[in-house]
Amino acid sequence: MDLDSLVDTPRKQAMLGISVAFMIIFPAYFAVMPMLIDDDLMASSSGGGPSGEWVVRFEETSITLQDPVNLGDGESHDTFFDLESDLMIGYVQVVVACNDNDDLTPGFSDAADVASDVSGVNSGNFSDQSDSGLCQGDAVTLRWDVIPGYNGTEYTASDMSENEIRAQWDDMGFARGTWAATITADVSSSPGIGPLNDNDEDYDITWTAMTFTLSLEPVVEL
Ligand SMILES: [Ca+2]
Ligand SMILES: [Ca+2]
Repeated sequence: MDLDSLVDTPRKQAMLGISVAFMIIFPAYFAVMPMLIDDDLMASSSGGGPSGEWVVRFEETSITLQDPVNLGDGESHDTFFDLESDLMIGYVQVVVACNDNDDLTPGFSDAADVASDVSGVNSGNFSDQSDSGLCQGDAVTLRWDVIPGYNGTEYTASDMSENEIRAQWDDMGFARGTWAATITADVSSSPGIGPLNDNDEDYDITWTAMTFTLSLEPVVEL
C-alpha cells in the first residue's frame, strides 16, 4: 500500500487527516492533564490526604461510675473503675464530693484524702496523684489527660491532612484497665460529747472517662 492509495479520494484524505490529528492530540492530552489536577488531590491518592483547613469537632460520650460511701473518721474506701472502650479516650478523672452539714457549730468541716493507684492501667505512663480537700462541694479532683492537651473544644486546623489530625487525637490504646483510688475520711467534730456530734461523712465518688469520635469538615472557600 502506497501513500497515493490512502489519499486517492477526498473521503480517504479526510479520514487520514482526522487520524493524524488524534495521534498528536492524545499524547499531548495525557502529558498535560496531570498538571491540571490539583497537587493536593494527587497527594490524596498516596494516602496522606489533602492538606488544608478543617473544622475539628469532638463528639463526646462520657463513661461514668458512681461509688457513694459513708466513712467514719480515719476510715478508708478503695474504689475501682474498670475501663474499656473502642472509642478514643480524651481524659480520665475521679471526683470526690462531700458536703459536711452535720456539725453543731461551724468551723469543723470534714475533709477527704484521695490517693490514686494507676498500676492496673494499660500503658500510657500515667503517674499516681493525691490530694486533700474540705467537704464543701467537690473536695478533690484527680485528672489524667490520655491525649495531651485534650479539652474537647471545637477548633479550626490549618495546613493539615485528615490523617495528621486523626493521628494528633489518637489515644494509642492507652488508659484501658483498672483505675483505682483510696479515699480516707478526715471527720472533724466540735468539742463535746453526745449523739448529735458529727462522727461520719457521706462521700460521692464519681469516675469519668470522656470518650469521643472526631468529626472533620473541610473548609471550602467559595
Ligand atoms: Ca464535721
Ligand atoms: Ca460530717
